[in-house]
Amino acid sequence: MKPELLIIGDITPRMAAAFDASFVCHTFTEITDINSFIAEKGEAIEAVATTGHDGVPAPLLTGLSQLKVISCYGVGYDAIDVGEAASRGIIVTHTPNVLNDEVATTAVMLLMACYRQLIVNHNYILAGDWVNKGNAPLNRTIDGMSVGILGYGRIGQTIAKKLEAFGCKISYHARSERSDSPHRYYAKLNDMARDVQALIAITPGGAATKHLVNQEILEALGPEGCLVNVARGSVVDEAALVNALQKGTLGYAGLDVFDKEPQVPEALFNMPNVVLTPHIGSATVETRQAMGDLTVDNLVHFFEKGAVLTPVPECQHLIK
Ligand code: 8YV
Repeated sequence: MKPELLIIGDITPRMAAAFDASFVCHTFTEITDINSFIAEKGEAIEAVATTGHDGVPAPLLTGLSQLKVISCYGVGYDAIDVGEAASRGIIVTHTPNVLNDEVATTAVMLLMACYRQLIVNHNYILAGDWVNKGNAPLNRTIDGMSVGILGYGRIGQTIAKKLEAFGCKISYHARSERSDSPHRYYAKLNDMARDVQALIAITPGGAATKHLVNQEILEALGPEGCLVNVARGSVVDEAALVNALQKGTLGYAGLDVFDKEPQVPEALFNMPNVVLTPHIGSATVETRQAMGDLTVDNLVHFFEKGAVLTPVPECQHLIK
């Protein structure tokens, strides 16, 4: 008998086919009535596949009495109540490592797009300005720039490696210093923000990091400074960010994540010093395939072997 799986959020056709082969699949959408779903399937569902944005709605988590494992399609799992899951012995897994390079590349791409004015220059040609006004204005280099990384986990360290190739002077702020890092550690984020030109945020979301990047940090970066956010929208005070860009107290912003996705503040739409992408940090065919395969494999392993491949740290103790 195949175990019953509830799928929440977007998955790829490859994931859907793999899930179908091993599970009896149910799909949860915004229009699914939670109470009737629980009444019908609450005692049958043993596994959930979800994303770090969709999570598992609280009444659903409570109502799925036989739930044993939640597999998150993504490395960030801030929308999943891991405390509640772990206390019930439910193992939560995620997809670390396989997206390190892609998200790091997205961060570098946004940094470059800001300083080299990629969008402005593209539009310069389309508007006929090259023909009518002559050469485009000069822009700023990222080569040799000092960059601070907020969050120095797997992706943060990969960003550092990629920026080393551009001769960037790297520093980082995290909860603790890493003895194996050649880069400068700052115990205080505002000290680092004052010293660097660009700040790249790649720290987990959630209450502990909410609005870590506030007005003070943005102003410390200054009028030539740049904020790149490939972490979570919640890490940045979005109103303070809009204000700093409008006033020119912050020079540039490259943003892949936002507070209320998919809503993006309209004030950011026509700013030449801002580059916006719709949460595509890991969104390539290659990387999403690796993430999707790991999301599926965690569940298949659980039911075949009683183990998972990549549990979140909070559930590590539940692994036999
Ligand atoms: C998601 C992400 O994986 O991995 C993360 O934490 O933010 C995203 O790349 C993606 O939205 C698929 O759920």
